Amino acid sequence: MKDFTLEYFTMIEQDAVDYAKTRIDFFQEDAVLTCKEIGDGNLNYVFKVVDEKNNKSIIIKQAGPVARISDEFKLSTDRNRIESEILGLQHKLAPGYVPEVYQYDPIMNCCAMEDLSNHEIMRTALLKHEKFPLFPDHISTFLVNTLLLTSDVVVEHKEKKALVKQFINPELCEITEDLVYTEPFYDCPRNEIFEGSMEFVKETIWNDKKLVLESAKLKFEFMNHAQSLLHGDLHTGSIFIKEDSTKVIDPEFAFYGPAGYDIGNLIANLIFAYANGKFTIEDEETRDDYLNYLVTTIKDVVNLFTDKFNKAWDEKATEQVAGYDGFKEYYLDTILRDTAAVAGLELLRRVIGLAKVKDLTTIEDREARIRAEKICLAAGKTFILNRESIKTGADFIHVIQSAELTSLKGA
Ligand code: SR1
Ligand code: MG
Repeated sequence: MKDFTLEYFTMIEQDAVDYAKTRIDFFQEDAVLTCKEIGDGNLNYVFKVVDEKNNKSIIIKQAGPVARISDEFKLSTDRNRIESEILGLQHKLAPGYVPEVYQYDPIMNCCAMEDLSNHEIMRTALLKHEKFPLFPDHISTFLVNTLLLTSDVVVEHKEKKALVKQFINPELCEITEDLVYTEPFYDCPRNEIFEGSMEFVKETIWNDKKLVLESAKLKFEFMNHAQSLLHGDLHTGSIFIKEDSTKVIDPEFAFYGPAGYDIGNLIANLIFAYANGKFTIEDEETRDDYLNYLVTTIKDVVNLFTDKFNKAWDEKATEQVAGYDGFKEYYLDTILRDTAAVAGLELLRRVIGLAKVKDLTTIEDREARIRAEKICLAAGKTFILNRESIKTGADFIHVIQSAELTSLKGA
């Protein structure tokens, strides 16, 4: 058996079994352990260790020195500390909405956490056209509690600055700065564009100087607005879900940034599910029903966030100026503006950039994929350019509907 106490190495399945036996106080003496590496994300290794005898299981998540998606990305393994610590904090702020972390190991850069195998990854479930009516209520509580309750509106300012320091995350932020805010806006060699979408990208994104300028402004806002402790990568692959439960996972991109980042990211990923459903569900009635469900979900996420944010502000704000007439409205307005902008950025970058989403890449019919990508690009562009006037759930839906019309026209 290897020694886990001396120096870091990347584990294989047998190591994870040995690690679980010797370093984690979770399984019984008579446990019969098996392990499978189940990670399907872009960065880390995820080992599911099961005690077949006593029917208990645990997840061990380890950060490797490079990203799985490409070893071009050399990443600090400290991201596992960030993930463990923020999950602990989110567990207090939004109980029930994140997995429980049992322990963090700074030598092996891994943490042991609750196994959520009775849930499904939300992206996978949406691609199977499953519905989760409680999701908007769950996720809006998670968003308000993690975003407002980590901001200067509520947290004592020196304490908040200590949190900013604790969650400085330069390498993972650099990935976002590059992949979300920079590379999609020019002909970057690292982009991966579906050949059928290339003309539309050139003409409507790269050749639009105003849009490119807005992306630069947004990039600097992302880098310089330490507003709330973000999840930082809140797409539907970072959510485990079942009918009555929502668990947000994978917060390794966490840092203090603009609150709208998480909300916009999520909304864009619900739109990817919409684009997928529109072009893959053959039966018209089933398709309309599912698209209607997604539209309602998007609307409800935005509107419930707004309602709960207003209520939480009234109940929990400690900052003196929070009570000034009009300040809450101004503050929420800027979050919704940033939400729209980030929804736009995420829509563009998953079509143009390196990191793709299955919602689009699994659309087999070439013409259908082009249409789906055009909807995302057209909506993305509108979200960015018109971000100041997109405020309600209905406004978000209106952008999607207009983009559907644009997608019918040529490049
Ligand atoms: C190199 S990492 C690529 C993407 O995967 C993560 O989930 C983030 O979304 C990142 O942008
Ligand atoms: Mg992830």
